[in-house]
Amino acid sequence: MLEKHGVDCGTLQGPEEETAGVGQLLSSEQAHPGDEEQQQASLPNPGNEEEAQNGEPGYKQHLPPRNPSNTVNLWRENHFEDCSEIHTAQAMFGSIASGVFSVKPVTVHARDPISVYCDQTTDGGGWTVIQRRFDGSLEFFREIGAYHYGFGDSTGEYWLGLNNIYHITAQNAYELYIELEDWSGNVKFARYSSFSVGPASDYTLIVGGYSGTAGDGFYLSSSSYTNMKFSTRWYDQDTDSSCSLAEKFGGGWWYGSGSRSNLNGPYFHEIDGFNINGNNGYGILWFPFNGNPYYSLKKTKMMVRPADFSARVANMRLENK
Ligand SMILES: [Ca+2]
Repeated sequence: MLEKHGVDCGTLQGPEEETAGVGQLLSSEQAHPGDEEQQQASLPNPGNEEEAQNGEPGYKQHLPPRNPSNTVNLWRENHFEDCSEIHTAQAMFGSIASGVFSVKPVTVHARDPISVYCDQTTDGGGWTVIQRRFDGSLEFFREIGAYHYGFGDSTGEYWLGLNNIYHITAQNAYELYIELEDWSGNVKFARYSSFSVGPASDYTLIVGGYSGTAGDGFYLSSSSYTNMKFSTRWYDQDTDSSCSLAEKFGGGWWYGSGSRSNLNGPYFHEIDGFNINGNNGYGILWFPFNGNPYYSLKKTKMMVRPADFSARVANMRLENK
């Protein structure tokens, strides 16, 4: 059962209602910018924490995938930076397929490969999935250690981990593709031509160049959302000084001074109703999807790909002619 979070703070505001600018961003007491290794070392072990709290192991990105049968072992000795490089290798072998693979960003040690799901079909493929939800089987109301390292399983619902996303998106210029589905089967997408996540301990969201059908849930036009930091329960980096929006909205996300998107929020089945505790924005929210702040979506998928992927594929086709 999902816990209700009746935190009385803030409301879901339209961008036009916002007054806070970048200069008014509040710094978090928990934020200690500095050496990343020190930050990693100081973070709790999500495996231990989650096992203790939920009887469920956390996501250990340094271990082999839990379902080796889904992994192509053929290229185990090679190091692919992300799913776009796996796509290139698959194209050479003439068999392009989505599935779970091991990747190793250039700044990650060879002993710590990351297990990811590769989407090789959406818009030409090459996508490294960083977040996926479709049945509510995985709890997303977790603390910063879990969000740092990641949780879930790349064969099912998961969050890849802020640290992994940071290492992946630091390699090249990346784009972000968010695919969303409501309970009526409507599928929409939001695409951002530039996307990266900064290192611990802020995990700053850098995003730009929206296009798509789902609307811009990051509200690029609003300065209040520029350079948003990531917040979780007990790790408040939002810009609402009155309370923790992560606690209020029940997830870990780049909350600004409110929530226009909350893709890591609590999962509700349609039968639950979506306004379970009266907090608009409490659920899997992408506000511009349908303009209803009480509506919780059915499926989400967030994935990244090098911005030059399409050009790379085109060049490869030319070379092979
Ligand atoms: Ca706050």
